[in-house]
Amino acid sequence: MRIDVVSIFPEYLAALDLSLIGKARRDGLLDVNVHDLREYTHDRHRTVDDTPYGGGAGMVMKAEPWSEVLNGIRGARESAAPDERPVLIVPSPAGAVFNQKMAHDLAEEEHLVFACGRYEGIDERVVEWAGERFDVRPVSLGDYVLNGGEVAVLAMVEAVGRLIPGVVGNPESLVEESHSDGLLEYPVYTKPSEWNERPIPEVLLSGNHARIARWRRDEQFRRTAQRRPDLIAALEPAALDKDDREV
Ligand code: 6GU
Repeated sequence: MRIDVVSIFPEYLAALDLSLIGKARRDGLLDVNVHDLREYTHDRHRTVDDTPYGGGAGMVMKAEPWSEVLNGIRGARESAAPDERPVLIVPSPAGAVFNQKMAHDLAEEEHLVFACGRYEGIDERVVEWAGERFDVRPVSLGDYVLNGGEVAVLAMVEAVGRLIPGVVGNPESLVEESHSDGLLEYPVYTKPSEWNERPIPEVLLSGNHARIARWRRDEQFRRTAQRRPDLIAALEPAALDKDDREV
């Protein structure tokens, strides 16, 4: 997968050299390219923002540097058929909320481009114009406000990147994790079996795999009902087995 990230703080994206995502890059599974938006300005002050029409607080990112950088990104052609266009993700608290399903969908794409806005956002005409060259998707991490898209991009690239075949060493670890089945993950324990006078749940020492699986599934329901009742309400009846019960 190819990933391009445009930002006025390219140093933020240095974290993509680390850990699993860094290794995936070195292994050739991920081709990540970070672009400094200021290199696409032509004035002495390398201006990327200006005051908003209509007034109001803050600054708005100017259209010109954005169109220059986006025009130079491979595959961004007006002639491209809609399903051959790169996906342009615009991180914004005004976007659709990112989730594991979206991460899976994006992991199927060949080319993702992230446009990190700062200040009050990017001139809306850029987003309209980009719609003729990219499959544009405004995406939010949740209902709170960050100063810019960079931290959101780190989260999204990690969530998407780990779903690309070969990035996570043991693909089984992707099956039993929070949100893979619409529920939160069950609690986990490791040695010693008793720590600070706290034993682990005895079922985990029983060697009875069916009992352990049932206990884990029940714990998933209990935890999800307590912490995320919205996820219980959204469960597909078909996803439940006959022993699943309301907790
Ligand atoms: Cl994706 N961007 C910004 N700037 N703020 C956010 C966000 C994204 N998601 C939640 N808050």
